[in-house]
Parts: sequence; C-alpha cells; structure tokens
Amino acid sequence: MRTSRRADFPLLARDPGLHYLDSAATSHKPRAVLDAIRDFYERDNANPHRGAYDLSARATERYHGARERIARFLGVSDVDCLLFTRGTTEALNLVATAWGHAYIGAGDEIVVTALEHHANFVPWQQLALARAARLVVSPLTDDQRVDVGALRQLVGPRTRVVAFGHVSNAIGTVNPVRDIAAIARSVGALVVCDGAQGAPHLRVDFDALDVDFYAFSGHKMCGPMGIGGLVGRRAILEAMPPYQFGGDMIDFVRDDHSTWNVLPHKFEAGTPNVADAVGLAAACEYLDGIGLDEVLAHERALTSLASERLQLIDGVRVFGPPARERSGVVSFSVDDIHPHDLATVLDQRGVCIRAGHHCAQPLMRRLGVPATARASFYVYSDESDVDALVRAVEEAKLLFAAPSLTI
Ligand code: 7TS
Repeated sequence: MRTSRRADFPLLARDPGLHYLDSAATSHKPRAVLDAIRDFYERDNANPHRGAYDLSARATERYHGARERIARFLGVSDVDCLLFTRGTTEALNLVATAWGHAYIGAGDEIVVTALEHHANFVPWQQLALARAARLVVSPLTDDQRVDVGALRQLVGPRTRVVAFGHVSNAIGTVNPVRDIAAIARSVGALVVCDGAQGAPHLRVDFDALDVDFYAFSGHKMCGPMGIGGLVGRRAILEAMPPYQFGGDMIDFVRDDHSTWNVLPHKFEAGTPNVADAVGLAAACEYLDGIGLDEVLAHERALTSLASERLQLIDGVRVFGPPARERSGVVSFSVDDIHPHDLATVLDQRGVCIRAGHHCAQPLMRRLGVPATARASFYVYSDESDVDALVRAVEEAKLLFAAPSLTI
C-alpha cells in the first residue's frame, strides 16, 4: 500500500486519532496552500486592476499568475476563458442564468442525469420552469451508471443543453464524458460538465474533453473555500451576456447603457478573491507534484479495500459500479441502522463520514433509500483509515443489535 501524505496537512498531523473520510465534501489543505495565502496577504495584498501603484500591480500579477497555473492544471490553453467563481455552484448558476436566459425558450429541452448533485440539477430545473422548457432526467443502469443508450434515445432536435457530472459525489460513478458529449454534439446541444468531483481526482484536459463548460471547486482539491471556476469556450463566452454587473466587468458606462470588458473580466464583477486564487494555484502545484495518476491510484486502492472489507460485514450494501471503476467514494448502507445513527457512532470513534442524501435527492429516490453513509478518500488517507472505518461499523452493528446499551 502506498504511503499517505498526512504529514503535509497540519490539521491532520496534529490529530493522529482523526480519520477524516469526508473529502468529497471538502478536502484538507496542505501547508503549502496555507503558506501561499499568508504570503499573499503579507507581501502583495491590494485590490488588483485598480491602483496605479506598484503594490496593486503586484496583486494583479499574482491574480493572473494564479489563473495561468490553474489553467495549466486543467489543460486550458485559452487562459482568459477560465473564470473565477466562488465554486461549482456559482459556476453552474452562471451558465444556467446567463447562457440559459439568453438561449432557452418555450418547448426547448434540457437534459440532466439522475446522478446529479443539486447544484447541477436545480439551476436547470428552475431555468426550465422560468422559460416553459422541459427538464428531462436521463436514467441510470442497475449499477448506477448513466445509461448511455437511453440518453441517446432521449436527446433530439429540441435538446439545447446536456448537463452532467464528471464524477458522482454520492456514489463515485465516473462518467464517460466524451461519449456523453458526442451524443449532445450530435444534436447541436450545449455540453456542460460539473467537474466538482472530477478535477480533484482525475487528470482533466479541458481542450481535449470536447465540453463547452467545465465547473470546479477549489476546496475539494486541496485549495481554500470560496474559490473555484468555470472554464468555457471563447466564442460562447463572448456571445453570452454577463452574469453579474458592477466594477471591473464594464468597458464604458453611459447613462442609458453599458458595454462590457473583455474576458475574463466580463464575468468577474467586483473585487476578486485573489488570495484564494493564489492558494488554489498552490494546490494545483501540490497535486501536480504527486501526479494525478498517482492520486487516483492511491484513492482507488483504498476504495477497493474499504468496499471489499465492508461487504464482508453482514447487512452492508455498497452502491454504485465496482470500486476499481469509481473515484474515492464508498457509499453504503447497513441493514437496520439509519446512516445518521451510524455516522454518530463512527464520530465517537474519530471516524468522520457523511450521512444523508448528499445533495442528490433524485438519485436517492432511484436507489430507493432516503440516505446513505459515505466514506471518501484523498491523498492523505491511508490503510489505518480503512481499518478504523471497518472496525467502527462492526462496533455499530454490535451496539444496535443490543438495544439496552447506550451509544
Ligand atoms: N457538484 C458536485 C458533484 C459536488 O460534489 C458538489 C459539492 C457541488 C457540485 C457543489 O460544490 P460547491 O463547492 O459549490 O458547494 N459536493 C458536496 C458533497 O458531496 N458533500 O458536501 C458538498
């Protein structure tokens, strides 16, 4: 088994008894990222793009340097087409609102899959409601993959958008992005990929991916909270109206109308989050230092081990495709124990898992469960985390089999 990088993560290093298995919700931050943020504030802090003084020019340089570094990480050659947002949620709302209200009309169809996180479901649902369009939910196979054959049947001449996740946060299914994009392209639909769980774990090469938009969150990939982005195709971004209005995003403001700045500024109204962009660039440097192939191999080894060992426990059901095909997620249920109760027992043993619908209620309905328990792994996880998880689930089973005992 590969070694973990726990020592690089101050929060984990200071608490050896903590088994953090909720990285799909947010990852921990390596020292290099924390140092980069502090360094920005200590040396270069100023509002970029505005001041005529050297310090502001340095802040501007740091901001654009960060954009270039993150673009390189994601395989984006047209750097100004990487727009910073607060994260995936804001990025997807940007597309659904700015693009959607410009191009979606009555009777049009928007296709999403039944695997989606609410952030890639509700904005499209609301757009469809506002424009009298139709939201079509593409079904899944029995092992919770996108049913590509069914999707092909669903798209047609009225399909304007196909929006889907790179990787499911709830069960770890990795989607065939190019196959889905090809189906969307065959009818001329916009291709939108939610990369919140893709960018942290898989090598993303935006230029080769054949999607129109790719959304991501920094905090799930070793970066800080409050920064993420949207990568888009230049022609589409230039033709789209802005999302928010204010400082930085204008060219001229007349009394009766305004004109817009060039990319990326047109979509970045207001003071940008420079420090966290710098932090995210450091996170990309950190992950590239490990290598994305190694990141995935490491977490898949742990995911396979955890899935195998959990499935040996009577009454445990693991959802989704086989572990070797998922990202670092094990979503499971234990007969007769509600996932919330399980998570509480595990927490008392220092094991942090997520219990609930994982912001994927359409998926939970299709699984026929209100919630699952989810353990998710990342670069700092190791075999001792799997041991602690399995041991704690076994203990929870014993506790709930003996109702007279209190937890
Ligand atoms: N899309 C996917 C696939 C996600 O996993 C998440 C967050 C989002 C969108 C939204 O990202 P945000 O950074 O804008 O919040 N997923 C989770 C999760 O699985 N548990 O907590 C947040």
